[in-house]
Amino acid sequence: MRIDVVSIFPGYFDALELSLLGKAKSRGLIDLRVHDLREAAHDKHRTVDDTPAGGGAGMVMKPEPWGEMLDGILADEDSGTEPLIIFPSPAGDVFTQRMARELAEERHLVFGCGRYEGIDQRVFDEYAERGRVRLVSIGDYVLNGGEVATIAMIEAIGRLLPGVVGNPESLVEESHEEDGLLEYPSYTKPAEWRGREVPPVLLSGNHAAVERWRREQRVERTRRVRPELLPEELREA
Ligand code: JFH
Repeated sequence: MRIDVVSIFPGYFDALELSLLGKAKSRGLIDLRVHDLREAAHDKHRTVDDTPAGGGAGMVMKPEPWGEMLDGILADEDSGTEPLIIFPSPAGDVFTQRMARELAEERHLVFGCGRYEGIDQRVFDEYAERGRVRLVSIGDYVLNGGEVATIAMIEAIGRLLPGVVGNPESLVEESHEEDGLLEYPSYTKPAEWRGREVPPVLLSGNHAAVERWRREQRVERTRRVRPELLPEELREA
């Protein structure tokens, strides 16, 4: 998968070199290219922002640097398939595991990371008219820009790419765990730590009993923490 990222803070994406995603990159599974938006700003101060039309607080990102940068990336398109441009935004569709799975099927993703109060609306309109654009929110809280949201999405998408996760079983397990329940609690050795014991059923060697216990834990935890996720048949008064 090819991933282009446009940002005025390209250094944020150094974090993706670490561990899992770095390995995927060095093995050629992910071709990640990070672009500094300021390189498409040509005045002396490399200005990317201006005051909001109509007045109000804060600044808005100017359209021209975005146009030059995105045109350059789209012109460089070599995969033969049209890229999907994603703009992280508090006003976007909410990013979910389902969306991560869909996006993991794409050949080429472009992430446009806004700052300040966001990007001039005409940038979205221009690229939506020329191709595929999505505004995506990673949750109902306000970040200072799109960078952290983009890192979260790339990490969630990247681990779904064939060959990226070291242990393929963990993903197989996840996919049939897609019943919407929260996960069960995990334990490892030692069997007792600071007077706290690993639940004896997990040491019993009774695989069916372990599976039953984990299922109960998932249902109970979901009922307690996220009752709205409980499937109809598990809901009770
Ligand atoms: C982002 C920011 C919007 C709200 C005009 C009136 C109200 C600050 C670019 C994604 C999620 C983000 C996110 C993504 C991109 C940007 C800061 C945006 C407003 C705007 C204030 C700039 C935030 N899930 N949370 N946050 N910002 N203002």
